[in-house]
Amino acid sequence: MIQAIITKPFADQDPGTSGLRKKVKIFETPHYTENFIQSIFDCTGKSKGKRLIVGGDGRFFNQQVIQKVLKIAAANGFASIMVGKGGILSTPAVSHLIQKYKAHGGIILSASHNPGGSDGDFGIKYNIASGGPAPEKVTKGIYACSQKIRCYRIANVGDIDLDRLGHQEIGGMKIEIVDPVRDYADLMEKLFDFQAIRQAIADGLRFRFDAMHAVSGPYAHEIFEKRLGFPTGTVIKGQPLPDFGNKNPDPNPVHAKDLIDLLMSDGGPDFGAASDGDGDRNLVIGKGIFITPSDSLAILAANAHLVKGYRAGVAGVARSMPTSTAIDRVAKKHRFFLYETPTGWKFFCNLLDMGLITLCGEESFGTGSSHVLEKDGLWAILMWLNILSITGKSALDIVRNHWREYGRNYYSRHDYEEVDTAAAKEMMKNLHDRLESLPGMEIGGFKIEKADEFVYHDPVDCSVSHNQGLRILFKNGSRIVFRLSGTGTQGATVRVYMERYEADPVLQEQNTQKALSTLISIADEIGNLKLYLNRNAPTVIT
Ligand code: VG1
Ligand code: CO
Repeated sequence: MIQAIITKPFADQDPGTSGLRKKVKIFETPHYTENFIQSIFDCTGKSKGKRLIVGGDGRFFNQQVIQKVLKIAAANGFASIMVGKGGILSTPAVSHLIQKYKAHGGIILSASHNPGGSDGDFGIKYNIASGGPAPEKVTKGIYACSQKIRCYRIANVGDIDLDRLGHQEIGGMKIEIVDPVRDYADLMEKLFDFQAIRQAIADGLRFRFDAMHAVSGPYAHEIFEKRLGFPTGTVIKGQPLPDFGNKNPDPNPVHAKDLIDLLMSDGGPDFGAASDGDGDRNLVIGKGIFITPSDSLAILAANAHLVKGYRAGVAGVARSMPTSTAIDRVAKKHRFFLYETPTGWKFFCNLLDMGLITLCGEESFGTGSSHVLEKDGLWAILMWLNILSITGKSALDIVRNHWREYGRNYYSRHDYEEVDTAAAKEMMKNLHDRLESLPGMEIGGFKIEKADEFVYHDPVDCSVSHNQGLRILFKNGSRIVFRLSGTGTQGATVRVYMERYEADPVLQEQNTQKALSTLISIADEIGNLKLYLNRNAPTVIT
Protein backbone atom coordinates (compact mmCIF):
# COMPACT_ATOMS: atom_id res chain seq x y z
CA MET A 1 0.00 0.00 0.00
CA ILE A 2 2.95 2.34 0.62
CA GLN A 3 4.62 3.59 -2.53
CA ALA A 4 8.02 5.22 -2.93
CA ILE A 5 7.78 7.78 -5.71
CA ILE A 6 10.98 8.86 -7.48
CA THR A 7 11.28 12.65 -7.69
CA LYS A 8 13.73 15.51 -8.27
CA PRO A 9 14.37 18.61 -6.12
CA PHE A 10 12.71 21.96 -6.89
CA ALA A 11 15.23 24.77 -6.42
CA ASP A 12 12.74 27.26 -4.90
CA GLN A 13 11.44 25.42 -1.81
CA ASP A 14 13.04 27.86 0.62
CA PRO A 15 10.52 29.01 3.29
CA GLY A 16 10.27 32.79 3.81
CA THR A 17 9.06 34.91 6.75
CA SER A 18 6.17 32.53 7.36
CA GLY A 19 6.34 29.22 5.50
CA LEU A 20 6.65 28.30 1.84
CA ARG A 21 4.40 30.63 -0.11
CA LYS A 22 3.87 30.35 -3.87
CA LYS A 23 1.18 30.62 -6.53
CA VAL A 24 -1.37 27.77 -6.44
CA LYS A 25 -0.22 26.85 -9.96
CA ILE A 26 3.28 26.13 -8.63
CA PHE A 27 1.96 23.94 -5.80
CA GLU A 28 -0.08 22.10 -8.46
CA THR A 29 3.08 21.12 -10.37
CA PRO A 30 3.37 17.30 -10.16
CA HIS A 31 5.41 16.23 -7.06
CA TYR A 32 5.95 19.87 -5.90
CA THR A 33 3.69 19.72 -2.82
CA GLU A 34 4.58 16.08 -2.02
CA ASN A 35 8.32 16.91 -2.15
CA PHE A 36 7.93 19.71 0.37
CA ILE A 37 5.82 17.66 2.79
CA GLN A 38 8.31 14.79 2.63
CA SER A 39 11.14 17.30 3.21
CA ILE A 40 9.40 18.51 6.39
CA PHE A 41 9.21 14.93 7.68
CA ASP A 42 12.80 14.16 6.59
CA CYS A 43 14.09 17.22 8.42
CA THR A 44 12.02 16.95 11.59
CA GLY A 45 12.61 13.17 11.85
CA LYS A 46 11.40 10.52 14.27
CA SER A 47 7.78 10.55 13.13
CA LYS A 48 7.22 6.93 14.23
CA GLY A 49 4.54 6.75 16.87
CA LYS A 50 3.99 10.53 16.95
CA ARG A 51 0.93 12.75 16.59
CA LEU A 52 0.53 15.53 14.02
CA ILE A 53 -2.05 18.35 13.77
CA VAL A 54 -3.22 19.47 10.32
CA GLY A 55 -5.56 22.18 9.07
CA GLY A 56 -5.77 25.21 6.90
CA ASP A 57 -7.56 28.45 6.16
CA GLY A 58 -10.03 26.98 3.65
CA ARG A 59 -8.43 28.50 0.58
CA PHE A 60 -8.44 26.85 -2.85
CA PHE A 61 -6.38 23.60 -2.81
CA ASN A 62 -6.64 23.29 1.01
CA GLN A 63 -8.49 19.98 1.08
CA GLN A 64 -6.43 18.37 -1.71
CA VAL A 65 -3.21 19.17 0.16
CA ILE A 66 -4.65 17.84 3.43
CA GLN A 67 -5.31 14.50 1.67
CA LYS A 68 -1.68 14.47 0.51
CA VAL A 69 -0.40 15.27 4.02
CA LEU A 70 -2.49 12.42 5.50
CA LYS A 71 -1.23 9.85 2.98
CA ILE A 72 2.43 10.94 3.21
CA ALA A 73 2.27 11.06 7.02
CA ALA A 74 0.81 7.54 7.11
CA ALA A 75 3.64 6.31 4.87
CA ASN A 76 6.18 7.98 7.19
CA GLY A 77 4.98 6.16 10.28
CA PHE A 78 2.94 8.75 12.23
CA ALA A 79 0.66 7.13 14.80
CA SER A 80 -2.16 9.67 14.61
CA ILE A 81 -3.27 12.89 13.00
CA MET A 82 -5.81 15.38 14.25
CA VAL A 83 -7.55 17.35 11.48
CA GLY A 84 -10.05 20.20 11.73
CA LYS A 85 -13.46 19.30 10.25
CA GLY A 86 -13.64 20.35 6.61
CA GLY A 87 -9.88 20.92 6.72
CA ILE A 88 -10.40 24.10 8.74
CA LEU A 89 -8.05 25.23 11.52
CA SER A 90 -6.78 28.73 12.22
CA THR A 91 -3.06 29.25 12.83
CA PRO A 92 -3.51 30.00 16.57
CA ALA A 93 -5.87 27.01 16.92
CA VAL A 94 -3.23 24.68 15.43
CA SER A 95 -0.67 26.11 17.84
CA HIS A 96 -3.02 25.46 20.76
CA LEU A 97 -3.88 21.90 19.67
CA ILE A 98 -0.17 21.02 19.32
CA GLN A 99 0.39 22.08 22.92
CA LYS A 100 -2.80 20.65 24.34
CA TYR A 101 -2.47 17.22 22.73
CA LYS A 102 1.34 17.08 22.94
CA ALA A 103 1.82 16.66 19.22
CA HIS A 104 5.16 16.31 17.44
CA GLY A 105 4.22 19.29 15.28
CA GLY A 106 1.60 20.78 12.98
CA ILE A 107 1.15 21.63 9.34
CA ILE A 108 -0.84 24.77 8.53
CA LEU A 109 -2.01 25.25 4.97
CA SER A 110 -2.28 28.95 4.41
CA ALA A 111 -0.81 31.88 2.57
CA SER A 112 -2.27 34.08 5.30
CA HIS A 113 -3.40 37.48 3.98
CA ASN A 114 -2.36 36.73 0.38
CA PRO A 115 -5.14 36.34 -2.23
CA GLY A 116 -6.82 32.93 -2.69
CA GLY A 117 -8.63 31.13 -5.52
CA SER A 118 -7.12 29.06 -8.33
CA ASP A 119 -5.01 31.99 -9.56
CA GLY A 120 -4.06 33.09 -6.05
CA ASP A 121 -1.48 31.95 -3.55
CA PHE A 122 -1.04 28.86 -1.42
CA GLY A 123 1.29 28.18 1.48
CA ILE A 124 2.57 25.48 3.81
CA LYS A 125 3.80 26.32 7.32
CA TYR A 126 5.33 23.93 9.80
CA ASN A 127 5.04 24.39 13.59
CA ILE A 128 7.18 22.50 16.08
CA ALA A 129 6.25 20.68 19.30
CA SER A 130 6.17 23.92 21.34
CA GLY A 131 3.31 25.07 19.06
CA GLY A 132 5.40 27.86 17.56
CA PRO A 133 6.44 28.36 13.94
CA ALA A 134 9.56 26.45 12.94
CA PRO A 135 12.66 28.47 13.88
CA GLU A 136 15.23 29.37 11.23
CA LYS A 137 17.39 26.34 11.87
CA VAL A 138 14.40 24.09 11.10
CA THR A 139 13.26 26.02 8.01
CA LYS A 140 16.82 25.96 6.71
CA GLY A 141 16.92 22.21 7.41
CA ILE A 142 13.66 21.66 5.51
CA TYR A 143 15.07 23.60 2.58
CA ALA A 144 18.28 21.55 2.67
CA CYS A 145 16.23 18.32 2.65
CA SER A 146 14.16 19.62 -0.28
CA GLN A 147 17.39 20.14 -2.24
CA LYS A 148 18.52 16.56 -1.94
CA ILE A 149 15.19 14.74 -2.05
CA ARG A 150 15.17 11.69 -4.35
CA CYS A 151 11.87 10.07 -3.40
CA TYR A 152 8.80 10.52 -1.24
CA ARG A 153 6.66 7.88 0.45
CA ILE A 154 2.89 7.95 0.12
CA ALA A 155 0.05 5.58 1.04
CA ASN A 156 -1.87 4.53 -2.04
CA VAL A 157 -5.39 4.79 -0.58
CA GLY A 158 -8.63 6.64 -1.30
CA ASP A 159 -9.45 10.07 0.17
CA ILE A 160 -10.53 10.51 3.78
CA ASP A 161 -13.92 12.12 4.48
CA LEU A 162 -12.84 15.41 6.10
CA ASP A 163 -16.42 16.35 7.01
CA ARG A 164 -17.13 13.33 9.21
CA LEU A 165 -16.31 13.99 12.87
CA GLY A 166 -14.65 11.09 14.67
CA HIS A 167 -12.10 8.41 13.89
CA GLN A 168 -10.93 6.97 10.58
CA GLU A 169 -7.71 5.19 9.63
CA ILE A 170 -5.08 4.88 6.91
CA GLY A 171 -3.03 1.72 7.40
CA GLY A 172 -2.14 1.79 11.07
CA MET A 173 -2.42 5.60 11.36
CA LYS A 174 -5.43 6.96 13.23
CA ILE A 175 -7.14 10.05 11.86
CA GLU A 176 -9.29 12.10 14.18
CA ILE A 177 -11.55 14.71 12.60
CA VAL A 178 -12.29 17.30 15.31
CA ASP A 179 -14.41 20.39 15.79
CA PRO A 180 -11.90 23.13 14.85
CA VAL A 181 -13.42 25.66 17.24
CA ARG A 182 -14.24 24.04 20.59
CA ASP A 183 -10.82 23.72 22.25
CA TYR A 184 -9.78 27.19 21.11
CA ALA A 185 -13.03 28.80 22.31
CA ASP A 186 -12.60 27.07 25.70
CA LEU A 187 -9.11 28.57 25.98
CA MET A 188 -10.48 32.07 25.26
CA GLU A 189 -13.12 31.59 27.93
CA LYS A 190 -10.37 30.81 30.44
CA LEU A 191 -8.36 33.95 29.58
CA PHE A 192 -11.13 36.53 29.43
CA ASP A 193 -13.93 37.70 31.64
CA PHE A 194 -16.88 36.74 29.43
CA GLN A 195 -19.34 37.84 32.12
CA ALA A 196 -18.00 41.41 32.07
CA ILE A 197 -18.32 41.50 28.28
CA ARG A 198 -21.88 40.11 28.48
CA GLN A 199 -22.73 42.88 30.94
CA ALA A 200 -21.28 45.50 28.59
CA ILE A 201 -23.40 44.07 25.75
CA ALA A 202 -26.46 44.36 27.99
CA ASP A 203 -25.43 47.97 28.67
CA GLY A 204 -25.38 48.67 24.94
CA LEU A 205 -21.88 47.84 23.61
CA ARG A 206 -22.17 47.43 19.85
CA PHE A 207 -19.59 45.48 17.84
CA ARG A 208 -18.98 44.37 14.26
CA PHE A 209 -16.54 41.63 13.21
CA ASP A 210 -15.56 41.09 9.57
CA ALA A 211 -14.20 37.56 9.02
CA MET A 212 -13.35 38.39 5.39
CA HIS A 213 -14.69 34.95 4.28
CA ALA A 214 -11.57 33.45 5.83
CA VAL A 215 -10.88 30.99 8.63
CA SER A 216 -11.94 33.05 11.66
CA GLY A 217 -15.66 33.04 10.69
CA PRO A 218 -16.61 29.79 12.50
CA TYR A 219 -14.57 30.83 15.56
CA ALA A 220 -16.17 34.27 15.64
CA HIS A 221 -19.74 32.95 15.32
CA GLU A 222 -19.13 30.59 18.25
CA ILE A 223 -17.28 33.03 20.52
CA PHE A 224 -18.88 36.40 19.81
CA GLU A 225 -22.44 35.39 18.98
CA LYS A 226 -23.02 32.07 20.79
CA ARG A 227 -20.85 32.28 23.90
CA LEU A 228 -20.79 36.06 24.48
CA GLY A 229 -24.26 36.81 23.15
CA PHE A 230 -23.59 39.57 20.65
CA PRO A 231 -26.63 39.64 18.32
CA THR A 232 -26.66 37.47 15.19
CA GLY A 233 -25.28 39.55 12.35
CA THR A 234 -22.43 40.92 14.49
CA VAL A 235 -20.12 38.62 12.50
CA ILE A 236 -20.15 39.38 8.80
CA LYS A 237 -18.58 37.35 5.96
CA GLY A 238 -18.37 34.44 8.41
CA GLN A 239 -18.36 31.64 5.84
CA PRO A 240 -14.83 30.58 4.74
CA LEU A 241 -14.65 30.56 0.92
CA PRO A 242 -11.89 29.15 -1.36
CA ASP A 243 -11.36 32.57 -2.94
CA PHE A 244 -12.34 34.65 0.14
CA GLY A 245 -15.19 36.13 -1.91
CA ASN A 246 -12.66 37.25 -4.52
CA LYS A 247 -10.99 39.71 -2.13
CA ASN A 248 -7.68 39.66 -0.29
CA PRO A 249 -8.23 38.41 3.29
CA ASP A 250 -5.97 41.18 4.53
CA PRO A 251 -7.36 43.27 7.39
CA ASN A 252 -5.77 46.59 6.49
CA PRO A 253 -7.15 50.00 5.51
CA VAL A 254 -7.25 48.98 1.83
CA HIS A 255 -8.97 45.61 2.02
CA ALA A 256 -11.11 46.32 5.11
CA LYS A 257 -12.12 49.79 3.92
CA ASP A 258 -15.88 49.15 4.30
CA LEU A 259 -15.45 48.23 7.96
CA ILE A 260 -13.31 51.28 8.64
CA ASP A 261 -15.83 53.53 6.87
CA LEU A 262 -18.60 52.03 9.01
CA LEU A 263 -16.69 52.76 12.22
CA MET A 264 -16.07 56.34 11.09
CA SER A 265 -19.77 56.91 10.31
CA ASP A 266 -22.23 58.50 12.73
CA GLY A 267 -24.43 55.45 13.21
CA GLY A 268 -21.52 52.98 13.36
CA PRO A 269 -20.94 50.50 16.20
CA ASP A 270 -18.65 51.22 19.19
CA PHE A 271 -15.96 48.80 18.12
CA GLY A 272 -15.00 46.98 14.94
CA ALA A 273 -12.48 44.27 14.10
CA ALA A 274 -11.32 41.96 11.35
CA SER A 275 -8.89 39.08 10.94
CA ASP A 276 -6.88 37.65 8.05
CA GLY A 277 -6.83 34.42 6.00
CA ASP A 278 -5.50 32.17 8.76
CA GLY A 279 -6.85 34.08 11.77
CA ASP A 280 -3.58 35.24 13.27
CA ARG A 281 -3.84 38.97 12.45
CA ASN A 282 -6.19 41.55 13.91
CA LEU A 283 -7.46 44.94 12.84
CA VAL A 284 -9.12 46.89 15.65
CA ILE A 285 -11.03 50.12 15.16
CA GLY A 286 -12.84 52.21 17.70
CA LYS A 287 -15.76 54.41 16.77
CA GLY A 288 -14.07 57.38 15.15
CA ILE A 289 -10.52 56.05 15.53
CA PHE A 290 -8.29 53.69 13.58
CA ILE A 291 -5.92 52.05 16.09
CA THR A 292 -2.48 51.26 14.68
CA PRO A 293 -1.18 47.79 15.56
CA SER A 294 1.82 49.37 17.32
CA ASP A 295 -0.45 51.54 19.49
CA SER A 296 -2.72 48.56 20.12
CA LEU A 297 0.21 46.51 21.45
CA ALA A 298 1.28 49.35 23.75
CA ILE A 299 -2.27 49.90 25.04
CA LEU A 300 -2.90 46.18 25.64
CA ALA A 301 0.35 45.94 27.60
CA ALA A 302 -0.50 49.01 29.69
CA ASN A 303 -3.96 47.58 30.54
CA ALA A 304 -3.25 43.83 30.69
CA HIS A 305 -3.51 43.77 34.48
CA LEU A 306 -7.26 44.49 34.10
CA VAL A 307 -7.83 41.23 32.22
CA LYS A 308 -8.53 37.93 34.00
CA GLY A 309 -5.78 35.85 32.39
CA TYR A 310 -3.10 38.52 32.94
CA ARG A 311 -3.75 39.67 36.52
CA ALA A 312 -0.64 37.86 37.68
CA GLY A 313 1.36 40.46 35.77
CA VAL A 314 3.42 40.87 32.64
CA ALA A 315 6.90 39.34 32.71
CA GLY A 316 8.20 41.20 29.69
CA VAL A 317 7.17 42.43 26.26
CA ALA A 318 8.64 42.25 22.78
CA ARG A 319 8.16 43.93 19.44
CA SER A 320 9.57 43.30 15.99
CA MET A 321 12.26 45.81 15.05
CA PRO A 322 10.13 47.84 12.60
CA THR A 323 7.19 48.05 15.07
CA SER A 324 6.87 51.50 16.67
CA THR A 325 8.52 52.16 20.00
CA ALA A 326 5.19 53.02 21.70
CA ILE A 327 5.51 49.74 23.64
CA ASP A 328 9.01 50.76 24.81
CA ARG A 329 7.50 53.69 26.72
CA VAL A 330 4.99 51.40 28.44
CA ALA A 331 7.76 48.92 29.28
CA LYS A 332 9.86 51.68 30.80
CA LYS A 333 7.08 52.98 32.99
CA HIS A 334 5.85 49.57 34.16
CA ARG A 335 9.37 48.13 34.38
CA PHE A 336 8.69 45.29 31.92
CA PHE A 337 11.68 43.68 30.24
CA LEU A 338 11.67 44.67 26.57
CA TYR A 339 13.03 42.71 23.60
CA GLU A 340 13.44 43.79 19.98
CA THR A 341 13.32 40.94 17.46
CA PRO A 342 13.41 40.63 13.66
CA THR A 343 10.18 40.55 11.64
CA GLY A 344 8.34 37.21 11.84
CA TRP A 345 6.61 35.52 14.77
CA LYS A 346 9.17 32.71 15.02
CA PHE A 347 11.60 35.14 16.66
CA PHE A 348 9.25 35.68 19.63
CA CYS A 349 8.86 31.99 20.35
CA ASN A 350 11.97 31.32 22.44
CA LEU A 351 11.12 34.35 24.58
CA LEU A 352 7.51 33.21 25.03
CA ASP A 353 8.47 29.62 25.63
CA MET A 354 10.99 30.54 28.35
CA GLY A 355 8.49 32.82 30.09
CA LEU A 356 10.63 35.91 29.42
CA ILE A 357 7.73 37.77 27.81
CA THR A 358 3.96 37.74 28.25
CA LEU A 359 2.86 39.99 25.36
CA CYS A 360 4.36 40.75 21.96
CA GLY A 361 3.44 42.11 18.59
CA GLU A 362 4.29 43.35 15.14
CA GLU A 363 3.27 46.46 13.23
CA SER A 364 1.74 44.16 10.59
CA PHE A 365 -1.48 43.61 12.57
CA GLY A 366 -0.07 40.75 14.63
CA THR A 367 -0.46 40.66 18.42
CA GLY A 368 -0.25 37.79 20.85
CA SER A 369 0.65 36.47 24.28
CA SER A 370 2.12 33.44 25.96
CA HIS A 371 -1.25 31.59 25.72
CA VAL A 372 -0.11 30.10 22.37
CA LEU A 373 3.12 30.51 20.41
CA GLU A 374 1.47 32.24 17.45
CA LYS A 375 -0.01 35.65 16.91
CA ASP A 376 -3.71 35.46 17.51
CA GLY A 377 -6.34 37.68 15.88
CA LEU A 378 -9.40 36.81 17.99
CA TRP A 379 -7.34 36.88 21.19
CA ALA A 380 -6.33 40.51 20.53
CA ILE A 381 -9.92 41.47 19.76
CA LEU A 382 -11.16 39.80 22.96
CA MET A 383 -8.42 41.61 24.91
CA TRP A 384 -9.83 44.90 23.62
CA LEU A 385 -13.46 43.91 24.28
CA ASN A 386 -12.49 42.89 27.80
CA ILE A 387 -10.70 46.20 28.48
CA LEU A 388 -13.58 48.23 26.98
CA SER A 389 -16.07 46.31 29.14
CA ILE A 390 -14.15 46.64 32.39
CA THR A 391 -13.20 50.30 32.04
CA GLY A 392 -16.51 51.37 30.50
CA LYS A 393 -14.53 53.79 28.34
CA SER A 394 -14.72 54.18 24.57
CA ALA A 395 -11.78 53.01 22.46
CA LEU A 396 -11.27 56.63 21.37
CA ASP A 397 -10.88 57.75 24.99
CA ILE A 398 -8.55 54.87 25.81
CA VAL A 399 -6.26 55.69 22.87
CA ARG A 400 -6.28 59.45 23.52
CA ASN A 401 -5.57 59.01 27.21
CA HIS A 402 -2.72 56.69 26.34
CA TRP A 403 -1.18 59.34 24.06
CA ARG A 404 -1.57 61.98 26.78
CA GLU A 405 0.21 59.77 29.26
CA TYR A 406 2.96 58.27 27.12
CA GLY A 407 3.13 60.56 24.09
CA ARG A 408 2.12 59.55 20.56
CA ASN A 409 4.31 57.63 18.13
CA TYR A 410 3.14 58.67 14.67
CA TYR A 411 3.76 55.59 12.57
CA SER A 412 3.24 54.42 9.01
CA ARG A 413 4.40 51.67 6.65
CA HIS A 414 4.66 52.25 2.90
CA ASP A 415 4.73 49.13 0.72
CA TYR A 416 5.97 49.06 -2.86
CA GLU A 417 4.53 45.77 -4.06
CA GLU A 418 5.48 43.61 -7.04
CA VAL A 419 8.45 45.74 -8.03
CA ASP A 420 11.32 44.35 -10.09
CA THR A 421 13.29 41.97 -7.84
CA ALA A 422 16.72 42.94 -9.17
CA ALA A 423 15.94 46.67 -8.79
CA ALA A 424 14.71 46.19 -5.21
CA LYS A 425 17.82 44.22 -4.25
CA GLU A 426 20.02 46.83 -5.91
CA MET A 427 18.28 49.61 -3.97
CA MET A 428 18.85 47.78 -0.68
CA LYS A 429 22.47 47.01 -1.53
CA ASN A 430 23.19 50.59 -2.51
CA LEU A 431 21.71 51.87 0.76
CA HIS A 432 23.54 49.17 2.72
CA ASP A 433 26.84 50.28 1.16
CA ARG A 434 26.20 53.91 2.18
CA LEU A 435 25.10 53.21 5.78
CA GLU A 436 28.47 54.02 7.32
CA SER A 437 28.55 57.44 5.69
CA LEU A 438 25.11 58.52 6.99
CA PRO A 439 25.58 59.30 10.71
CA GLY A 440 26.08 63.01 11.29
CA MET A 441 24.20 63.96 8.12
CA GLU A 442 21.29 66.37 8.50
CA ILE A 443 18.30 66.19 6.14
CA GLY A 444 15.13 68.28 6.41
CA GLY A 445 16.03 69.29 9.97
CA PHE A 446 16.50 65.65 11.06
CA LYS A 447 20.00 64.65 12.16
CA ILE A 448 21.04 61.02 11.58
CA GLU A 449 22.54 59.52 14.70
CA LYS A 450 23.01 55.90 13.67
CA ALA A 451 22.47 53.76 10.55
CA ASP A 452 22.93 49.98 10.51
CA GLU A 453 21.76 46.59 9.37
CA PHE A 454 19.69 44.93 12.09
CA VAL A 455 21.28 41.73 13.40
CA TYR A 456 19.50 39.71 16.09
CA HIS A 457 21.22 37.72 18.80
CA ASP A 458 18.67 35.36 20.31
CA PRO A 459 19.20 35.46 24.09
CA VAL A 460 17.80 31.95 24.55
CA ASP A 461 19.46 29.75 21.93
CA CYS A 462 22.25 32.23 21.08
CA SER A 463 21.53 31.96 17.33
CA VAL A 464 22.37 35.00 15.21
CA SER A 465 20.12 36.27 12.39
CA HIS A 466 21.69 38.68 9.94
CA ASN A 467 20.19 40.87 7.24
CA GLN A 468 16.98 41.76 9.11
CA GLY A 469 16.42 45.26 7.71
CA LEU A 470 18.24 48.58 7.40
CA ARG A 471 17.66 51.16 10.13
CA ILE A 472 18.20 54.90 10.05
CA LEU A 473 17.92 56.33 13.56
CA PHE A 474 17.62 60.08 14.11
CA LYS A 475 18.74 62.15 17.02
CA ASN A 476 15.17 63.16 17.93
CA GLY A 477 14.10 59.49 18.28
CA SER A 478 12.54 59.24 14.81
CA ARG A 479 13.30 56.18 12.68
CA ILE A 480 13.12 54.98 9.11
CA VAL A 481 13.45 51.27 8.37
CA PHE A 482 13.83 49.58 4.98
CA ARG A 483 13.13 45.86 4.45
CA LEU A 484 12.39 43.41 1.68
CA SER A 485 9.28 41.32 2.31
CA GLY A 486 9.63 37.57 2.75
CA THR A 487 6.00 36.63 2.04
CA GLY A 488 5.26 37.90 -1.48
CA THR A 489 4.91 35.56 -4.45
CA GLN A 490 5.42 37.97 -7.35
CA GLY A 491 8.48 40.18 -7.87
CA ALA A 492 9.70 41.86 -4.70
CA THR A 493 7.97 44.03 -2.10
CA VAL A 494 9.89 46.87 -0.46
CA ARG A 495 8.60 47.97 2.92
CA VAL A 496 9.50 51.38 4.32
CA TYR A 497 8.57 52.07 7.96
CA MET A 498 8.51 55.58 9.44
CA GLU A 499 8.12 56.72 13.02
CA ARG A 500 8.14 60.07 14.83
CA TYR A 501 7.46 60.74 18.51
CA GLU A 502 5.22 63.60 19.67
CA ALA A 503 5.04 64.37 23.38
CA ASP A 504 2.91 67.53 23.13
CA PRO A 505 -0.83 66.72 23.57
CA VAL A 506 -1.75 69.74 21.43
CA LEU A 507 0.08 68.19 18.49
CA GLN A 508 -1.23 64.65 18.91
CA GLU A 509 -4.31 64.89 16.72
CA GLN A 510 -2.68 65.41 13.33
CA ASN A 511 -3.22 63.30 10.25
CA THR A 512 -0.52 60.60 10.33
CA GLN A 513 0.75 61.06 6.76
CA LYS A 514 0.97 64.82 7.32
CA ALA A 515 2.75 64.39 10.63
CA LEU A 516 5.25 62.11 8.90
CA SER A 517 5.59 64.07 5.65
CA THR A 518 9.18 65.20 6.26
CA LEU A 519 10.28 61.67 7.15
CA ILE A 520 8.48 60.32 4.07
CA SER A 521 10.52 62.60 1.81
CA ILE A 522 13.73 61.82 3.71
CA ALA A 523 13.08 58.09 3.17
CA ASP A 524 12.64 58.69 -0.53
CA GLU A 525 15.82 60.72 -0.68
CA ILE A 526 17.99 58.35 1.34
CA GLY A 527 16.70 55.21 -0.36
CA ASN A 528 16.39 56.68 -3.87
CA LEU A 529 13.09 54.82 -4.00
CA LYS A 530 11.55 56.50 -7.02
CA LEU A 531 14.71 56.11 -9.02
CA TYR A 532 15.26 52.42 -8.33
CA LEU A 533 11.69 51.20 -8.12
CA ASN A 534 10.27 53.29 -10.95
CA ARG A 535 7.16 54.10 -8.90
CA ASN A 536 5.62 57.43 -8.00
CA ALA A 537 3.83 56.27 -4.91
CA PRO A 538 3.54 53.25 -2.61
CA THR A 539 1.01 50.51 -3.46
CA VAL A 540 -0.32 50.23 0.10
CA ILE A 541 -0.06 52.65 3.02
CA THR A 542 -0.85 51.38 6.50
C1 VG1 B 1 4.83 39.96 6.81
C2 VG1 B 1 4.85 40.90 8.00
C3 VG1 B 1 5.39 40.17 9.22
C4 VG1 B 1 4.55 38.92 9.48
C5 VG1 B 1 4.51 38.05 8.24
C6 VG1 B 1 3.62 36.85 8.38
O1 VG1 B 1 6.13 39.55 6.49
O2 VG1 B 1 5.62 42.04 7.73
O3 VG1 B 1 5.37 41.05 10.32
O4 VG1 B 1 5.07 38.18 10.55
O5 VG1 B 1 4.03 38.82 7.13
O6 VG1 B 1 2.31 37.19 8.75
P1 VG1 B 1 7.02 40.23 5.33
O7 VG1 B 1 8.29 39.44 5.30
O8 VG1 B 1 6.22 40.13 4.07
O9 VG1 B 1 7.20 41.66 5.74
V1 VG1 B 1 1.05 36.21 8.24
O10 VG1 B 1 -0.31 36.77 8.93
O11 VG1 B 1 1.31 36.25 6.68
O12 VG1 B 1 1.43 34.57 8.78
CO1 CO C 1 -1.81 35.44 8.90
